Formats: sequence, C-alpha cells, structure tokens
Amino acid sequence: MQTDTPNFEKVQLRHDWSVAEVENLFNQPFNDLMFQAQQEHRHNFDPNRVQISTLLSIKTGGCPEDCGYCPQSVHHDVDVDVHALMEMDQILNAAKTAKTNGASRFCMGAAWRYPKPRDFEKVVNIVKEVKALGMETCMTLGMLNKEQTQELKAAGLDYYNHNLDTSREFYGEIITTRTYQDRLDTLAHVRDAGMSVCCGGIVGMGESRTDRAAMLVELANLPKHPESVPINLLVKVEGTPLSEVADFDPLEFVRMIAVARILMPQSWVRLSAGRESMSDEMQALCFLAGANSMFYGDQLLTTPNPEKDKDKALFARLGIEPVKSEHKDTEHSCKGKQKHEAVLAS
Ligand code: SAM
Ligand code: DTB
Ligand code: SF4
Repeated sequence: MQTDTPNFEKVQLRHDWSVAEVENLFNQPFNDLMFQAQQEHRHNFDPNRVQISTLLSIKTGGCPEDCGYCPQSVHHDVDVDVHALMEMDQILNAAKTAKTNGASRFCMGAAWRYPKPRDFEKVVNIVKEVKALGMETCMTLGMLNKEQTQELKAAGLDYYNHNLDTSREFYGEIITTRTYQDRLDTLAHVRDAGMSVCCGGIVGMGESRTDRAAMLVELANLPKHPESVPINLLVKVEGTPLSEVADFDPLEFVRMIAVARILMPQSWVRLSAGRESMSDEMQALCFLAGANSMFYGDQLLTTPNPEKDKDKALFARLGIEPVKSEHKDTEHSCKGKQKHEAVLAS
C-alpha cells in the first residue's frame, strides 16, 4: 500500500540530545545505523515516496557575506552570472514549468545578507503570485526581522530556508560576516510567524564528525524540529576558499542522512546540493537511510543539478514516486492523506 502523506503518530520527539550521544549513533557499524534509520523512516513515512522541490535563483551573486563555500559572495573570485531581482513574469514562468514537471514546491533564493525594503516589497508580491499558481512556496533571502517574517507569512509563504550550515564551533572557519546567533534569531522569527522551517547544513567542508554531530544536535534541540532538513554535500566551486578541500567519503555522507533521520524522525530530510557528484548507488543508500526530499531540475542556484531525465531514470530504477503535497499540520501529527497525482515530466 502506498500513501502520499505520512501518518504521524503523536510520539514524543526528543529535543535534549547530547553531542556524545549523537557521536555514538555515528560510530555504530554502518549496517546497524542503517537499520535503525530505516525503522524510524518506515514508522513515519512511506519509504518509496520522495518530495520534489525546484529551485530558482531570483537574485544572483554580489552577496556581501563571506561564506567560504558560496560562489555568490563578493569576497570570492567566481564567474557567476550576476543579476538583480528577476521580473515577476520570468519567475512565474519558471514556477509554472516546475509545476508541470512535477514539483510540489517552488523554492526561490536571493543572494542577500538581508532584503532591503524596496526588494522586500517585490518579494512579498512574488510569494502571492506563485502561491496563486497552487504551489507550495519557499524562500531563502538571508536574515529577516520579526516584521518581515510576519509579512511573508501573511503573503502565503509556506517555508523559509535558512541553514545553520555547520557546528557552532566550526562556523567561524567558514563565515565571519555574521554569527551563529544571527542565524538562530532569524530562525526564531520564522518559527514565531508560523511558517515552516527549512534548516540544515553542508558537509564536506573539512569539519570533523564531532562537528557534524554537533550541527544535528543544534537542529534537533531547537524548540521544534525544522519541518525540512536539507543536507548539502559541498559543491566545490573554483575561486571559493573551499575549492580544494579533500573529497568527502560517500558512506560518511550516508551516515549523516541516517543520523538526521533518527534525530528528527518526522522531518523531511532533503538530499540537497551535491547530487551531481553522487552515483545512483550512493543516492539509493541515502534514500534507504531516510532521505525523502530533493531538488529536481537541471540547476540549483548557480551550479548544476542532475538532468531531469537522469532523475526520472533513477526513480524508475528504485521504484520511487514523487510526493504531491505534504499536508503536514503539526510537528506531531499528520492526518491528511491524499491521492497520489504527481508525475515527473521531462
Ligand atoms: N543568502 C541566503 C542565505 O545564505 O541564507 C540564501 C541563499 S544560500 C546560497 C542557501 C544555502 O545554500 C546556504 O546556506 C548553503 O547551505 C547552501 N550552499 C551555498 N553554496 C553551496 C555550495 N557550494 N555547496 C553546498 N551548499 C551550498
Ligand atoms: C539548501 O540547503 N541548498 C540549496 C537551497 N537550500 C537554497 C542551495 C544549494 C546551492 C548550491 C550552490 C549553488 O548552486 O550556488
Ligand atoms: Fe550570500 Fe547566502 Fe552565499 Fe552566504 S550563502 S554568500 S549569505 S548567498
């Protein structure tokens, strides 16, 4: 039997993990970790359904922040196609195409430290129009204050993406222009405004396993688990300070997914950036470990994502089908079940 939406039981989700305890999860034999993660996954979700989002960079490059991984920072010498905030028509056309292609959520990213008032006004209108197409909306615009989160919520924004990126301890090695607390403050505003939180991080930046455990602890110990947890594998872009970091062990990446699933059993764990460098077999292990969301479409923000045909073939090989809508109403319960309608179009 297949169901589109998870049937969450009212279980007590934990928010009191210690780093040592989570390191012990990581340190288990691979097969034991996978078994535990798969049990959690099956208990909460249909293991053969993956939620599909499409990304669009609505404002690219020229960002004043100095995030070491990011091709869009003015601090790095990367050749990106810099452009100001896109016109409404262009954005709506991209959203319609994404919908036709089977995406249930349209995620829009802007390379800002925070949105300035004139841009913010435009962004609010963009949310209203995309929402009117019948899609879930997600935005990632940098830091927001309380009033901005309330306005976005009123406009119909479903999700806000704002990543912690790494552990508190390693953060200063990667970003110096804003603090960990700045990130947490924006996340609290988003939560208080009643939007769903999309928050995760990046692995493969030279951090330790302890850092990875500590980042997951930060996420799981938030007052409420983020509804969506993107786990990005660093895309090494020439011209960024992290372009020469050693390749990351694929099985350690799978462990990261599995531990995220165990800590946040009712969250959508997103296999995010970095799929272009992953084999089908590695992605299959990620789905087995509990990943159940991903970006679909040839482009992430500035870097490539696997071609749509390649992902369609992967889904066919694995017998995976896309989720149309999550219909998740609270952290602990999800009552809505709906007929599966989504298909992947090329
Ligand atoms: N400027 C906003 C912000 O930082 O919140 C939104 C856009 S930013 C590009 C969104 C996220 O993309 C980052 O937090 C980071 O996790 C991810 N990201 C950026 N560059 C990446 C890369 N080269 N590899 C993997 N993930 C990356
Ligand atoms: C997230 O965690 N990953 C996405 C989305 N949220 C906005 C972005 C990935 C960006 C990868 C590098 C690029 O394409 O510029
Ligand atoms: Fe700017 Fe976001 Fe890139 Fe950092 S990750 S440089 S804030 S666009």
